[in-house]
Amino acid sequence: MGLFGKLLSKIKGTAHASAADWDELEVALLEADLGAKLSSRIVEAARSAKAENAESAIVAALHGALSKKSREIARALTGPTVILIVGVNGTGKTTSAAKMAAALAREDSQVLLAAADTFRAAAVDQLQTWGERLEIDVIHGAANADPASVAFDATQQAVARNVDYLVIDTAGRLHNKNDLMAELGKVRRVVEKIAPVKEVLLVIDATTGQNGLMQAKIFAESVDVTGLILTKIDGSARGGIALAIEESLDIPIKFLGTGESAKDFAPFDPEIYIQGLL
Ligand SMILES: Nc1nc2c(ncn2[C@@H]2O[C@H](COP(=O)(O)OP(=O)(O)OP(=O)(O)O)[C@@H](O)[C@H]2O)c(=O)[nH]1
Ligand SMILES: [Mg+2]
Repeated sequence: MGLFGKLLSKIKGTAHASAADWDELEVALLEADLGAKLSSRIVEAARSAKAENAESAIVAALHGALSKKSREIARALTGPTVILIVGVNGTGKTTSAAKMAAALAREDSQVLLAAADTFRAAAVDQLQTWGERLEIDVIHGAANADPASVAFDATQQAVARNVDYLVIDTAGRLHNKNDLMAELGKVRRVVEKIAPVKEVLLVIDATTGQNGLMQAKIFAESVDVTGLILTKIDGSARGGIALAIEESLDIPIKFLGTGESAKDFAPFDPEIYIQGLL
């Protein structure tokens, strides 16, 4: 049963839910990482409705928290659509870049990957391994190359090869390190000398809870984040961070990572997500 299931059946069965029932709902919402503000708003909405309307009041409050922005990938009118993958260390950027490239290739698009995480040789190897497995070319630079130069080369290649998409993996960076955040701006500017960056997708690990909201806030201040990829929601009941981020920052979640293999990646569907919570 989802987050609200037990409580809703209780509320519907009685004329009045007790104070303890409402507390129980609020704790469940907090535990699911919806955050204090949104949790109390949802409880208020449900409390002020009649028992038989509690469910629809909760659904309306959840819908109200979701971003109204498009969840589709924005496409370049001509030339390659460039997608930049960013986020803090270990959130699942490289895996998500590969999964996204695989999903696009499955739709018969021509895709190129770029390994602009040049901090560690292992990062390039990791993406190359994915590329071999998926039969998607990976552009990389020399060891310790400037990530912006790798991104630039890859964009030139993407144009020359006339591919539909270029997905650029970047190094993990702490959102509180200003120089590293500025580097992302440079990567973007350099790429845009050749082709527009249509999407900057911030990868958030769902298991990091409320810290994910802080990461999203600071990344959004440094680069124009156009969407989120929420990873590791498999085996985590804490996907509520999705709503908390959408509610506070109005950045739409575009994809979910649901496991470690290429197919464990799906567009974010708000209806299914809300049904899942219920
Ligand atoms: N269960 C699960 N594991 C995931 C998911 N996405 C990524 N992982 C795992 O998380 C770990 C880190 O993934 P990476 O893709 O290397 O993360 P990263 O953000 O590129 O890491 P850095 O480049 O070191 O910052 C790996 O073991 C992945 O297999 C997911 O959706 N679900
Ligand atoms: Mg990586």
